[in-house]
Amino acid sequence: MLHKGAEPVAPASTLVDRLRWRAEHQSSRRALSFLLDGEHDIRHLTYAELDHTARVIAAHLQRLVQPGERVLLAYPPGLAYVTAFLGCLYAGAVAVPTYPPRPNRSWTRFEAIARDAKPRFMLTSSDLETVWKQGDAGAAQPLHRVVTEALTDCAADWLPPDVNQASLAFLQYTSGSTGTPKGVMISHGNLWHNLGVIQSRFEHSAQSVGVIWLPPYHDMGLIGGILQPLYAGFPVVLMSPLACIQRPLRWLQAITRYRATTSGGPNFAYDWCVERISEAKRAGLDLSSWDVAFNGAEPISAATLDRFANAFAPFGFRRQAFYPCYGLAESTLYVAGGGKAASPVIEPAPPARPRVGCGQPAPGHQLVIAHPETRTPCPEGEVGEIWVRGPSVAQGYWNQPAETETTFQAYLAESGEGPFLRTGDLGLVQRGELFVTGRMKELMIIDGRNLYPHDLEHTVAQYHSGFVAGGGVAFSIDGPGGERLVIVQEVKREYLQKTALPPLVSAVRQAIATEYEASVYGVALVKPGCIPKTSSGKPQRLQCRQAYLQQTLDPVLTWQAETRDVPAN
Ligand code: 1ZZ
Repeated sequence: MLHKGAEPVAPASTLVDRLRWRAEHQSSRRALSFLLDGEHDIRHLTYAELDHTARVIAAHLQRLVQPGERVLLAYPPGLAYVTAFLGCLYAGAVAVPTYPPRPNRSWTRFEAIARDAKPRFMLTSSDLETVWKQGDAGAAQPLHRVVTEALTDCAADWLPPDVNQASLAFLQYTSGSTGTPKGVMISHGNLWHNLGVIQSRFEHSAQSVGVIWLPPYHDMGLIGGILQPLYAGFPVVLMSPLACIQRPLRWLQAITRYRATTSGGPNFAYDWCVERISEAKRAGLDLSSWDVAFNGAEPISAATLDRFANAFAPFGFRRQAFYPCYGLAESTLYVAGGGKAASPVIEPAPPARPRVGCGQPAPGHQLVIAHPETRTPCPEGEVGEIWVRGPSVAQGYWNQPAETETTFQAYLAESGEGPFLRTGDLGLVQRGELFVTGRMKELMIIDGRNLYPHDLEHTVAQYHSGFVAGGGVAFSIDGPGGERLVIVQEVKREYLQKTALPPLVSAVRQAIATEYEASVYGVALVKPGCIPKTSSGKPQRLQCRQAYLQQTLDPVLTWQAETRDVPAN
């Protein structure tokens, strides 16, 4: 699996073995760095330090939990989070990363994950003390908190865990809505295979350098941004997503300063750089070291690639560095992408926008475009559901046998070939190149966040007493810069006066910004009873979306963002 030029490392078959090997043979090499302020204040960890802290945490855990038991992780982005994650793996426990609850924000998702994974212990940091004081983290079930900075050094007590490729490494909670999250079960083997695939496709070597601002709790930030550098043995400089969102210039400055070769994010991040880094501020950037600018996790826009390449070519950015790729947590992370040196493949698709190719399936994996109803393979060039099979496909959803069977055990109708993972994404393959064209599942991806319509509808309805409960619909449309969010909401009769309506538009936008850190592109307020519903009273999102686009909704007030809004934090 290793490509030419990769350093020779001892054969190992889990990340724990690999890190132990590095701690022994490359002890003083820099493993991870974290930019505390996103700019200059930096902390580093060598492989020896990383391994030592992981053993301290693991030795403590080994006294507390059984092998294979789930352990919740609640940390702000930073090195302590990474050592806690690795501590779980070193202990033979199953790590459960979460977005930590934040002061004065809803705990729904955190609590739902805790309820679903049923951990007895949570590893956390003293940084979150005020949060734990506010809420009752143990409300769902008894959950003991272990603050990892405070642990005494008992690294010598650590016992190598009895894990192999079949053992679970962690649960990735991404799919499913806030109220009913689904934990994708990632085994050590899944992780190992996917990390190998990424290394070979990105041609990572000890000479590579990463700069990563992606959320470390999500597959792309965790596996791509943190575990891939550790696996392949190259340094990475991390910063918090907030540091980048507040000032995208920090991202490109870090690439310049650390001579990064690998960096990237969802499509929207490239747009942000063009929109929010003025020409004056671009002076001094040098992006010439950047040779894998990966773009994945949401639909990729050819216009974004053009804009970014044009804006930053004078600062050393090379268009062929763009690396469009496709993946999902259910297949660990990476499913398809091109060769490192290949330029992005862009095909016209009138009247739709040009399509950007996501390369070829990962080595050792099979990709089929299947007709979602007949379950037969689609002919070349025809759109169908993307099905995947191979060693990166996860073990299923934690504790959800029915959902696991539907999603992870699909078989082709005539040949009986399988089991395949049904991705819920639509796409086509043309001359071996995968194009992702749409989605069957309800998921929306706004500002890089995976959002489910009914969560947003619920949040908005609760946010203001002027909204009709159950009378709102969230959907996405193809807007400037890609997928944009629209909310149509019924307003109670007593609020239907001119002066009462504008604050309601603000309430919708604020509800979404506060709870999801995503921006709203369009709001339409309508009278009670205007939202089309099914006979059982469920809002019909598709119909509502169509009425919105055809302007047949008859709203009492509409609002549309002039440009791309920056989500409030
Ligand atoms: P998640 C060193 N989607 O988003 C760094 N890609 O997982 C290596 N839609 O489960 C980085 N076009 O949250 C390698 N191209 O959401 C990164 O997102 C490889 O609807 C990309 O089902 C990994 C992305 C992982 C991720 C998955 C859903 C998918 C799909 C959508 C992802 C897409 C894309 C269109 C793309």
